[in-house]
Amino acid sequence: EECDIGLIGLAVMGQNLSMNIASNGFKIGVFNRTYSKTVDTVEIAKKENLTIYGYKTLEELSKNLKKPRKVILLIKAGPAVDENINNILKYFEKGDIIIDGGNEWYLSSEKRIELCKEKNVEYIAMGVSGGELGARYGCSFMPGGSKYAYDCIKDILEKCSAKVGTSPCVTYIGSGSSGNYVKMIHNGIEYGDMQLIAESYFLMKHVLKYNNKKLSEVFKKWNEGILNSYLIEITYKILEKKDGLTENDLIDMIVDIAGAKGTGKWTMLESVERGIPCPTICAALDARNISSFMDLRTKTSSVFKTVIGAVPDNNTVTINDTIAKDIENDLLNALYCCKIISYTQGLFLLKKVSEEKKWNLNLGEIARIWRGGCIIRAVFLDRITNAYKNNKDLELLFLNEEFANEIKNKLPSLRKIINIATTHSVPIPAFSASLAYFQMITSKRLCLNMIQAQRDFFGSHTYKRLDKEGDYHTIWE
Ligand code: NBP
Repeated sequence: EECDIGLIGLAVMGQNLSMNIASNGFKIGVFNRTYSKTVDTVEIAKKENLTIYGYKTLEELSKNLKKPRKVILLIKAGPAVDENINNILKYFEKGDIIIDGGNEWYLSSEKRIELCKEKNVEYIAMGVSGGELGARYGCSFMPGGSKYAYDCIKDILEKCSAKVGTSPCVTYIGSGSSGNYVKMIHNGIEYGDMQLIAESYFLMKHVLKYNNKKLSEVFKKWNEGILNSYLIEITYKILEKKDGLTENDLIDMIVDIAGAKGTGKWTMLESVERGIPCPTICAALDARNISSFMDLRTKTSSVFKTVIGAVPDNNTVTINDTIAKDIENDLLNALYCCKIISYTQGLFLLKKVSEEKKWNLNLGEIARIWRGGCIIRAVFLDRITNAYKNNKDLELLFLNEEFANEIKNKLPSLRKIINIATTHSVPIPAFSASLAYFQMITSKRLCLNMIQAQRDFFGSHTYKRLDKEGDYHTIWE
């Protein structure tokens, strides 16, 4: 067979994407390490009247690909990808194309790009977001690397991507490993969004004492406004769900320890390595890490008698319905405000890396392809696209006039929410970190003069003066 494209790795993502590609009219050949999964995939496709060509070996797959050969890898990131690329390179020739669709560490892709270059094989490192449903019915693709290769697969990617209106959620991201990097930042931002939503849920639960039904109604209402997004939508649906095994709601039966697969950690490593702070994402990652210490949390809560939602003895405020409505409204404002602040951080990191690596990233286009298919899809992203259309060199997202005005209007709500959470012993680290970041990055003067003085005091590290040029050292005692 002369297949248009090949796909390697038939776990959830690969299986679904191969069906998506087939249903868009392309001839696709697949290969998987364990052959039985290849057979399964071909069978499952048949049931949906789709034809997928399964091959027992990589060599057979390669022989059946149209030239230039194109193959997408959807396998566990890391050594398994190296192993498969080494095998592919035995059969691929000049001009053939390898596309890695996994969540790969960008520096690993850079090594593979070099390796492929030696054989004149073109390489694309492509972020894919949307989970299995996205893979099957339309996801957000973030392909970076060889522009020539991108043009060869553009048609397939556009047809298989999610659409917003008529625009496909895919664009050429930039050279090198930029596709991995953009996907990593997408996931980091996703961590922040999820944590901010979880904190909102927790605050309403413990301060306003809303039950799950009421909480679900609030998120449903929010989903009809400026916060309209996939994550808010699934939140209200989660809160509606009955357990089935007990009389309880399912959310109340789920252990409060959150897992992670590493892309949030990578975002933080990059943030720290490059000195570009992303404290909202950091708070989200720390929250997951703290959650893992269940035994320690249980032990310390009995030492400190920590009760989430408890108010101090001298607190006289009682929350009636009117006050609850006000707090709910402040929370909506605060959440939106933090979302702007969090995206500002993530996009600033992207901008800085783009400058350093000469990726020439178009941040407005990136926001556009996150608009559908992926986990952080939200109406809000249109406004980010517009902000960069107005000024492609926008230094910080919230310097855009519209966002700046919104933050100015909503900041009192954010302060109020942080006060309320503190008074009621409800930890909201992502909200707090967002406000602290905002206050610092918008302050002409910070406390860091004291740090410089201390450094000079104990280590003669010198300091600069406000009134004169040069480096100064003082004999402090
Ligand atoms: P996995 O990451 O679990 O990968 C398993 C697949 O890789 C299996 O089909 C396995 O074959 C195959 N594989 C091959 Br081919 N060679 C292998 C080798 N040498 N060692 C180990 N496995 C090998 O699959 P996934 O969850 O579908 O994810 C694929 C990629 O997409 C990952 O990078 C993931 O991070 C990314 N991603 C996943 C999602 C999601 O929602 N799951 C979303 C977005 C991105 P076998 O059948 O013989 O074991």
